[in-house]
Amino acid sequence: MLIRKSAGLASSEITPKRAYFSRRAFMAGAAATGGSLLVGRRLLEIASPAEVAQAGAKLNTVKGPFSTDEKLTPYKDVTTYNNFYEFSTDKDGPAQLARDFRTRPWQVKVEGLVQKPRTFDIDDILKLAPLEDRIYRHRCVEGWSMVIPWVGYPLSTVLKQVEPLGKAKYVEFTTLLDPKQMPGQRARILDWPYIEGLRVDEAMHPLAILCVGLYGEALPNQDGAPVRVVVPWKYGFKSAKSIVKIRLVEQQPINTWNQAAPDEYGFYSNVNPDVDHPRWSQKMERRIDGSSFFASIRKISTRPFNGYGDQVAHLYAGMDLRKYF
Ligand SMILES: Nc1nc2c(c(=O)[nH]1)N[C@H]1C(S)=C(S)[C@@H](COP(=O)(O)O)O[C@H]1N2
Ligand SMILES: [Mo]
Repeated sequence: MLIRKSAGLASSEITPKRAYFSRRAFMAGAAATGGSLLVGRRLLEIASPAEVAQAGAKLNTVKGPFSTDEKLTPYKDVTTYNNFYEFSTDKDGPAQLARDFRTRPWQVKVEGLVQKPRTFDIDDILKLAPLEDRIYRHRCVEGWSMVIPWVGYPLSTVLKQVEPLGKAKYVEFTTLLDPKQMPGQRARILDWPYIEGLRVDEAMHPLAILCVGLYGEALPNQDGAPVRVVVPWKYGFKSAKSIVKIRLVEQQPINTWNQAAPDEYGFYSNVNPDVDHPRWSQKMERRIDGSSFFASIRKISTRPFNGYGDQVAHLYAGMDLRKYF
């Protein structure tokens, strides 16, 4: 059996996720001093951007804004309870079926109504801006939620690079289309490739990030490696995984879930406890945070805009959120 190791990391150095916070604080100190640090008799290497290629590799991060101090969802749940229909519709399927997914080489095209279209290599994406730790709430439209320490930087960073034209009103994100690697794409579960979209002002909001990691490490494949979007005030499906294209457009994109079931999934999909899904209430959520001994399950109230209303409610001033759900 093949034992997979993180790039440049001895297995003895893989930190238990429980030690995440203390290690992060420690690594921040190490990073500030340079590429490596002698601790006792062990030399710890800090990965350079070129080495942070593979899922699970340590990332050099700084503390980012907007983090919640709620209890984190355990790493195990973040990486084994996934929605990633390109691999499987079972929650525990993607972790298995995405194990050998190739995330190198990988390019992201940023194009459309822009002054300077550009194709970014994933390693350029990783180097474009300081990688920030951002602990966000993550609310799935199905009624469960997590608290995930993502790693990334504002989506606006990459959008500004290509200089959007005034005509550009929306941003469209496209996931990789590769049925050879993604078994779910061999069936017509959805109309592949997976497409999502935001209004330009939503995409430019500092809460919206381009995400390359979680728990201080490069994204596990099942969470959308090597790069995904995270928009924490919207239902999870707005946060497209494993993206290869970002397109600035004039018309509102037809997002995959809206196309599949327009009565159930709107374009906006802002988290809203007052607008029920046609088949279930959205008032409560099952928070997966390891609190309950029996099932790691706890019911809490869902908040408007997933608790980010102070930051984003103004984007929707004057809009009827029942109509634009
Ligand atoms: N390409 C793609 N992106 C996707 C999905 C998907 O099936 N395919 N599922 C979405 C849904 S419904 C959710 S809740 C989140 C889940 O992200 P996570 O598994 O990292 O928690 O990814 C979103 N992005
Ligand atoms: Mo979801």
